[in-house]
Amino acid sequence: MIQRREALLGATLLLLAGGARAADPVKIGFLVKQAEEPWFQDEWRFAETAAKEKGFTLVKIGIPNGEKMMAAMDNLAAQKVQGFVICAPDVKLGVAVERAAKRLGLKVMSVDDQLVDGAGKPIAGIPHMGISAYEIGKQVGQGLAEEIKARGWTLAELGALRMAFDQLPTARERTQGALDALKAAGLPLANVVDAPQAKTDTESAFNAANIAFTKNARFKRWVAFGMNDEAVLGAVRAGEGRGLKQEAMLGIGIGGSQTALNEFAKPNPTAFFGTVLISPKRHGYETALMVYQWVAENRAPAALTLTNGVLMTRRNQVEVRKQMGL
Ligand code: FCA
Repeated sequence: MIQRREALLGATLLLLAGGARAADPVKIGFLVKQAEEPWFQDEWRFAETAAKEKGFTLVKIGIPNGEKMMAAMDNLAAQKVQGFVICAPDVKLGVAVERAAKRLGLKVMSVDDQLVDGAGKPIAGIPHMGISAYEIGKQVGQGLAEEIKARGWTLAELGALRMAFDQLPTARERTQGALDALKAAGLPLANVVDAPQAKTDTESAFNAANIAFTKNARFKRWVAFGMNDEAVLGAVRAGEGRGLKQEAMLGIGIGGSQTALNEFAKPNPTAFFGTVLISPKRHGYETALMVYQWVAENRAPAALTLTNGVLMTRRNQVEVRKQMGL
């Protein structure tokens, strides 16, 4: 009898403890590798919308390197955050993220850049939302091929500048898609020039493109593509510095955030012809919501969600953004 009473008491205490935990205010972290980039600003903004709607607190931290990333996860746990979304500064930090999250009792899902293990394989235990990188890259290549045709340029005379950041799988897949579409349209492989970027910002792209132009002065006309709008914008600015303006160069980026909109807003068109608009709303709002539901309702996110994009140019920017709910 006494034993039964003790068991009952224990169960009641457990229930109380469980109940108390469920009543704790929900806090969700959102860690991004490049907080100054408009794409990530937009993701944060849409994550805030989810936070307002559902009544949770969003804790946003920029994590430009591995050290800051490790400190940020400790910081989240100290603030009693229960789960977080992450775009890590290096996808090879996947195992470190998984271990830290487990140790700190935090739920984690990745966004944009899928975390990998030591062998380069995606980490199965971390749900992910990313873009359909190869397909979106193909849209870039097809958009370029169409505009090349519209301008009456011939593929054989063109330099094709691939802004490269190959250590990041999504970046490699994006530029591979673009390249394959251009090849299918008739671009000779010998015309492809790689410009490896040290980082994924505009300045690094600018520097990489300058080197590539210097080494390949034989081309008088260029097309440029890369992993994001910053990559292509860097190439466009480098081209301008060498007199390769809109009449001699054509670039299509990926993103469609403020970086691209600023270019479209200039009175005279630049060589930044277009971008494949992807959805910071889905990536910011939905991932924050997914982690919230995981924490508050014990509903785990789908293992993998891939989002799509739409080609956006100066001409159709208003309609396309509306279509995407932006
Ligand atoms: C990567 C890039 C960002 C953005 C995102 C969807 O994280 O670095 O610029 O393209 O994927």
